[in-house]
Amino acid sequence: MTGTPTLFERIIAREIPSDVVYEDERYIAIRDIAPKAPIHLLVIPKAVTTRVDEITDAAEMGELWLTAAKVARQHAQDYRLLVNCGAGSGQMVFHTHVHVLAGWEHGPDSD
Ligand code: D5M
Repeated sequence: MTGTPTLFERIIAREIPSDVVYEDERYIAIRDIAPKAPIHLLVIPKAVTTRVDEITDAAEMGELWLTAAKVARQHAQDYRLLVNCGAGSGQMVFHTHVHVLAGWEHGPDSD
């Protein structure tokens, strides 16, 4: 990897502290620093791509979503998985990640 490390690479390297809820060889999941739901996690592949549509390998894409679902189910029965793809969609950190949003008492529009 060349160039300036992304924020999430620095978190993976423990250069920046974060609340890690899951980690394996290929993924890390952390709590979002500015939660938009009672439970708000970020599932981040350690292999850097800028945005999710740069992942062209179906197995890699599948593994990302399987990992996101696995992490989500460790924290909630019902949840929302969301990916922002590009600045125009609201993406702010240009290192692919899946948001896990959960924990509402009466659904996502209730609180
Ligand atoms: O989402 C990027 C997300 O990353 C956004 O919800 C805030 C979160 N964020 C930013 N900095 C941190 C740190 N240091 N720890 C944890 N979470 C962080 P996007 O889809 O790019 O808009």
